[in-house]
Amino acid sequence: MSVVFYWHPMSSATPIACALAELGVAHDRVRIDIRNGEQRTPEYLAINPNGKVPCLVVDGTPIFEGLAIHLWLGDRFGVARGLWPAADTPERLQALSWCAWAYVTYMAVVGRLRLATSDDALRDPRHAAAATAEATQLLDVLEARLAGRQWMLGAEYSLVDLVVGQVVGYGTYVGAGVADHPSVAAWLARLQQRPAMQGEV
Ligand SMILES: N[C@@H](CCC(=O)N[C@@H](CS)C(=O)NCC(=O)O)C(=O)O
Repeated sequence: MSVVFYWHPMSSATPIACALAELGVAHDRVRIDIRNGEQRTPEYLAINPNGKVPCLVVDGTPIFEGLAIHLWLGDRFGVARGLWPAADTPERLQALSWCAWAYVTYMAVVGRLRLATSDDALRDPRHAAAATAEATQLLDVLEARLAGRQWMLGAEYSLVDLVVGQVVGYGTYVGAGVADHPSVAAWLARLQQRPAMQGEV
């Protein structure tokens, strides 16, 4: 199988780089310089019409959107490597739910917080306070999930930890801190120790 990874360092492509490393998926990399507009060339738009990274091309067919890529990687490589639950298990249902929770629900709040605390005209302390309150509520949900569990699915680390942890970790950079959520904070610290999380990606 041929896998080509279109990426830019320290971007939405970073969680995919970590997942590829964690799973040991052989692939080629093409760096798309999103600061110089390479994501909007006709050649790249033919691969990802959204003009964004990350994107994979698998045997000639593109797959874009980070969440979709993670779910495909889990299914295609993670099950065999013991890092993603098998189909038709209760854990698979939980894995899908928590990955969507992170990329859809939590990321939306983090995105609002980022805009409301930015330096431009969208800066708005009232929106920032509302987004912070929403993020806190969601972190309460995650805290309850992780209380008494080492990892998201139980005793064993899985790709779910990588996926949820990358989004929650990004949230901390835009102001959604986890200091008041001790189980989340301890889990994030454990996650940072994984070899795949090291290095500049
Ligand atoms: N929802 C998309 C977001 C991708 C995204 O926003 N990528 C940014 C980098 S962090 C990008 O390529 N930006 C280039 C641009 O918007 O021109 C995903 O998860 O794949």
